[in-house]
Amino acid sequence: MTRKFEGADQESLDLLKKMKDRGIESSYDRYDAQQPQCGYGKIGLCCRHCQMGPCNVDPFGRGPQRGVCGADANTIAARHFVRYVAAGTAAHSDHGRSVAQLLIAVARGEAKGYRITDTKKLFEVAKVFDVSTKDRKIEEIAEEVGEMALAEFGKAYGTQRFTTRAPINRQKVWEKLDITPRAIDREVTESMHRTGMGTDQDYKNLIMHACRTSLADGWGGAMIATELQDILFGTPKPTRGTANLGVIKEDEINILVHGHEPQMSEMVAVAASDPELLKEARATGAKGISIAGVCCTAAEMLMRHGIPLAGHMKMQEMAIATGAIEVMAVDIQCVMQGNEELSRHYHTKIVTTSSKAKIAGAEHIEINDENAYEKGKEIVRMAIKNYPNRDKSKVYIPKGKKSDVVVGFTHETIKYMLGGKFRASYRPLNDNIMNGRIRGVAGVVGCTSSISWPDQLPYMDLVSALIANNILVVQTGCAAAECAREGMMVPEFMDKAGDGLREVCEAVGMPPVLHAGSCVDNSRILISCSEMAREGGLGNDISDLPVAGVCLDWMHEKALAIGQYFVSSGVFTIFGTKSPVAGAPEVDKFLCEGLENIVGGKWAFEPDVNKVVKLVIDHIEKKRDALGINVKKERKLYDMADRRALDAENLKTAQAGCEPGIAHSHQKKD
Ligand code: NFS
Ligand code: SF4
Repeated sequence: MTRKFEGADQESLDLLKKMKDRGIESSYDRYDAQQPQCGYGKIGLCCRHCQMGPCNVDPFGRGPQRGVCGADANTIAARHFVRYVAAGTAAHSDHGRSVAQLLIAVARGEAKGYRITDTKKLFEVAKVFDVSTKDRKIEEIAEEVGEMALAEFGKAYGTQRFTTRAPINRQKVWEKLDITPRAIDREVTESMHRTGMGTDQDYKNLIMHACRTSLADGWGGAMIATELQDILFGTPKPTRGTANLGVIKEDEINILVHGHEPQMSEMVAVAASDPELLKEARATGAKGISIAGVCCTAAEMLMRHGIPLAGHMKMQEMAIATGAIEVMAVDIQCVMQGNEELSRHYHTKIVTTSSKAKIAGAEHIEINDENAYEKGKEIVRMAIKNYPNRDKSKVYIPKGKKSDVVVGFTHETIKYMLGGKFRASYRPLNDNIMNGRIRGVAGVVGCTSSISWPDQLPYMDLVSALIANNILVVQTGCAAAECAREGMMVPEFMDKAGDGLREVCEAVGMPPVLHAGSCVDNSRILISCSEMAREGGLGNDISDLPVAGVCLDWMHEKALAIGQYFVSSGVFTIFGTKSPVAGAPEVDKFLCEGLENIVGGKWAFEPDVNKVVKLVIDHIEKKRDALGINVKKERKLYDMADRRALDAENLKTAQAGCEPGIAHSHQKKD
């Protein structure tokens, strides 16, 4: 395949060009080398769940229609889908588990360097978990909250406690369908069991278990990760930062933190500000020690500390190829094995830190709850020692675009910004949706992948179109990193929004594109949706809200788990690829149509960005119609009663515009 080295995201393209000129392979080269990829696998028609296989079903009806055991296309595709969801759930949840373990260790005084930062959040979670807070020390409460969170993974009886935060009607839907998630490990285990040879062979029954498993992610493991991280490291607040490869410093020692769990990155960041280490760093001739993040770790560090974001998933190789990285410290998930080979072309050291994720050839410095601070220092010292090995002739840091960003829009922040400090509430958001200034809200989340060349900016195109149509956008993960890099996450970007949305952004001083965190933080969006439903005026369930979810460039199993828990929570969710079950049209139809009557949400798979925009807008307008809040637009003649109603509404709108909270929050929050 011929690749162009000029276009949008020129910084990434420049570095890929450098790699190519030096004969260094990138994930794009490997993607090209994989073509043509297995057609059966792409559309869900390959089963290798037993040794009689692998079995394929011919989608054109010319070859076999069943596997050796007799499994048909529907069963094979549905199993494939369930395993995706189970793997994604396992990934987020295992991350959540380690945060719960850390909270317990901190509470017991066994984890040096960490502390409990947000006691308000601790009390909130304690309430959901029925943990008594009266006359108890913070440590005692934290320990019990940690234990309760840990029990969510393997408890023998009962369902996920965080599901009680969903609107009552939503909880009833899940109860009726018997898909309220039980212990997280149980749902994942049952997924593996049911999808093995000879067990569940009814695609609808399989997909309903995918619903339950994914809910154990969104309202279980991922939410545990988010909430307990907030307790430990602080709930993010609006914070300024910078994004793109230009954040890497030519005259400083550069350490990249990459992966997902803040446990490691937080400690490396703390160690990097140790005065003794700074002295050692300066002794090498470097001006200082600079930390930057990659992938979801970047989102966590940016949101809480304003630490710069070097790039999203598909930029990890380009970051190394700057030749200016002394150490890339990684923990879990989305770390390319190719980085190790790539690092050998430079002086860069790849350091793995989790016992769960080693890379052959990389250095391993294991970080656990007890030794994290010391090990963090060891990693920083390794970078300092490695600085003199940097080959200046190989250094190329793109000087082009380095974008300012304002991040940290958690559901608490949104409530506070819109409602004001003393009366934090979703009322103004709901009112602005009801009066039509904001048509609805879209969550634009998930991965970037090495399928799309850097000059394709699908998220930027999508988000630009949505805000122009007065749809407020909330983002997480690598999708957020792309829009952050493109300079869309600053209040000034409100100029690109439609009149109504711009008015609201202006009043509040917020960007029209809100960064809500990493991928586990999609659980924050679930809470926001629940609060919107609870606030009133927009129906009684998440499925009534004028909202939609989108992931365009998905690659990881985690993204599919997220999509499935949004659907199972009542949200219309669109992925920008062909359907992963396209080979089984009945399963595809069930996901994209049938589920709506059952769980209230449904899927769409649509590779054309313009069509995705239309799907989102049409869906939001459909929901607005159903809520009766579009009525004004359709009427042509007004009688007196209508006029009075209209006047009353205008008055309400005008009052909402003068909310003291909104006026106050005009000042900057950082
Ligand atoms: Ni989410 Fe984060 Fe990025 Fe995709 Fe990977 S980093 S958990 S999986 S690629 S958004
Ligand atoms: Fe083939 Fe059935 Fe075994 Fe799958 S489970 S590999 S379809 S025989």
